[in-house]
Amino acid sequence: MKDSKKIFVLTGAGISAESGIPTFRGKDGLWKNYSATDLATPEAFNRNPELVWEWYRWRQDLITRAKPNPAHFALVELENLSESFLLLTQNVDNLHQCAGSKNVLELHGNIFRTRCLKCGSIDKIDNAVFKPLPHCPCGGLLRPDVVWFGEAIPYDVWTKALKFLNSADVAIICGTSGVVWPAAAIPEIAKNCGVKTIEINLELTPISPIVDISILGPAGKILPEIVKLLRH
Ligand code: BJW
Ligand code: ZN
Repeated sequence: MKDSKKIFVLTGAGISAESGIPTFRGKDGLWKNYSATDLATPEAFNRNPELVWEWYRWRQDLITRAKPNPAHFALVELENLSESFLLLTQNVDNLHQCAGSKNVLELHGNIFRTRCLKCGSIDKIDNAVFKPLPHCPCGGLLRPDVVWFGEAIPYDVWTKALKFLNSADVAIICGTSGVVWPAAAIPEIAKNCGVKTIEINLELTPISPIVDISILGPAGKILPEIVKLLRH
């Protein structure tokens, strides 16, 4: 990493776990006995928009009160230390931007925005009136501006990320279970481009056999340690 000029980082829910935000899978991913991954679908929203909005409002509230943790701040420092840096996050919680990261791309949208199902306009969540469902001035139902299963990820984000990754020196993959595509393809794409890959996670994942190094431990401890070593 000391010789790396161009650093790519992919983050997932695990990086925000130490800020008190539940991850998606495992026991953490349960809300009122619903599995988080079953709620993050267009089908769930069509079937029961009240339920899905209730879950998002609960998460928005939790996230609004959460603060970035040492892992988020370490990535800010890593960006400042590197010549070229890109952070691709699957998280919708804004915590990287809150911490001060500058070059951030959101792959799965942002929980603080709404999108109109009728006219497609995007707005801040603060402008939405829940009575109980929020509507656009055009009359259309508003949904969270996030990417659910089966939906296309933002094309411009994906192409920008791959363009950067293609000529990066190192890719850090932190706090993701590596089961959701296309983010799960990043380690393999990186390897094919000759980029060194480092995974940071509490446990081994399906991407562990692909990466060059797997570091097991909490992101809030490992990332600051890496940055500390790089500073000296
Ligand atoms: C720590 C820690 C600590 C804890 N320190 N670590 C190819 C093959 C198979 C399936 C597919 C495929 N292509 C597409 C699919 C379908 C689908 C998919 O991948 N399904 C799989 C589950 C099988 N993918 C899609 O549908 C995607 N769309 C797509 O591909 O479109 C194609 C298309 C093209 C053209 C037209 C139409 C379609 C979209 C995926 C969208 C995912 N959306 C969600 C919700 C976002 C909104 C919201 O937040 O509400 O994104 S689901 C959820 O999973 C969320 C996350 O970003 C994402 C990934 O989860 P993540 O971040 O990895 O979290 P966890 O909980 O899984 O893991 C946490 C990890 O942290 C664990 O490993 C812990 O150990 C670790 N950890 N504490 C370090 N302190
Ligand atoms: Zn509208």
